[in-house]
Amino acid sequence: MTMTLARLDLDPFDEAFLADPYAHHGAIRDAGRVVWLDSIGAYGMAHYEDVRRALRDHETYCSARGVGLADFAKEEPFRPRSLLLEVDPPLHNRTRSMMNGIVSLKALKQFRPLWKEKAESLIDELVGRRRFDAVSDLGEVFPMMVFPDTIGLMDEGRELLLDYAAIVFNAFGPRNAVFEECNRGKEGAIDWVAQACKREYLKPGGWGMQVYEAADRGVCSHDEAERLVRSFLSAGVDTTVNGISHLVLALAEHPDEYAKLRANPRLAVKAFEESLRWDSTVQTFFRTTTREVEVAGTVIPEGAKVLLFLAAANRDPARWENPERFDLDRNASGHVGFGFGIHQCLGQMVARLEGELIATALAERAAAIRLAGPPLRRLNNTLHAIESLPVEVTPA
Ligand code: OVP
Repeated sequence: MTMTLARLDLDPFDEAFLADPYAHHGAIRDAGRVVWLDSIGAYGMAHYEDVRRALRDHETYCSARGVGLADFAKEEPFRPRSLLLEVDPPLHNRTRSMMNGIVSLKALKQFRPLWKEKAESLIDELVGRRRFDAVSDLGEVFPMMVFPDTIGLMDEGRELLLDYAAIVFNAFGPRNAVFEECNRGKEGAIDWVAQACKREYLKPGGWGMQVYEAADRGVCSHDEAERLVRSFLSAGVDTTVNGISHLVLALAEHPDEYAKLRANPRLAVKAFEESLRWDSTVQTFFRTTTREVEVAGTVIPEGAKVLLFLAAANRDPARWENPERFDLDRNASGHVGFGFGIHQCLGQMVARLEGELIATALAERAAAIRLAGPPLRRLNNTLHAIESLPVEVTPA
């Protein structure tokens, strides 16, 4: 049985959509299991089961033709392809297992005491102020206190990491005004990252140098090592910056849930996980079909771009009860905020540790937290990002 394919007019990269994607997800899900997005010339899926199935089936839905709108089989990539994100097996197996050896539970265990101290002193200071901006004073600050040192990055120019990540995540979408404006005058960030990834600029002992040491052992080439260090810098900052900002937004907008966290700070891990389901930093990624595939009666041809709405899947009412509610009693595991399948987030343990430490430190120090003004969005073609989030806290 073949069904007529739902054609949707909405542009998932226009400014109204990017400013409030959750207002539009229902229309995509209701239109069908698979939709054709005329605005970008791609298919889309926004149901939890379909998104998961596509992510799991990396043979049909490949990454090597890019996980953005651009098809690398037809266009030059925006930058040399990522050896993790934009490759398929067997190359992916090799780079991923090598990186898994560096981003390990053992490594993170060793960082925990220092990161905990840093989270606590930062939150001490912010709670003392009573009013602060959860983005510029917290979300953008804490990852920068821990992550660049973990990589062993050179000190000068680190602030350019945020500009760079915004460019990279915008580049997965179309060349719209959001992309162009973000890039304007930012060549410096791209040049800085290119330099910071080189061996001679990395400090000994960090994850960056460990990638080169793996290359010394013959696991990959030294050119590949440089590109793998770039993956750390691309994916490790803006994601956790916005993850922490959304965690605070979730807690500020749901005082009952914050009270639960206060009563039991061990809920910090759950709070961060649920905040990622509730508002997923990485909203979408594309895949490209390697063959004709049928989904719920719709035939998708070979070589089609398919936009997977991760954030919509995370609020699919067929999977989640009261999906709009940030709820600490919910089991959020199974959310696809970190993706799913062979490409599932390499840095998820880093993100979880950062989120847990901030949630714990807040719960121990602030009796209440509330918005002190409207949150301001920062538009990005891939990330749900916040520019500013004024909050007020009552010291415990
Ligand atoms: C969210 C990601 C995002 C951007 C860049 C890369 C990975 C990379 O591997 O360079 S995963």
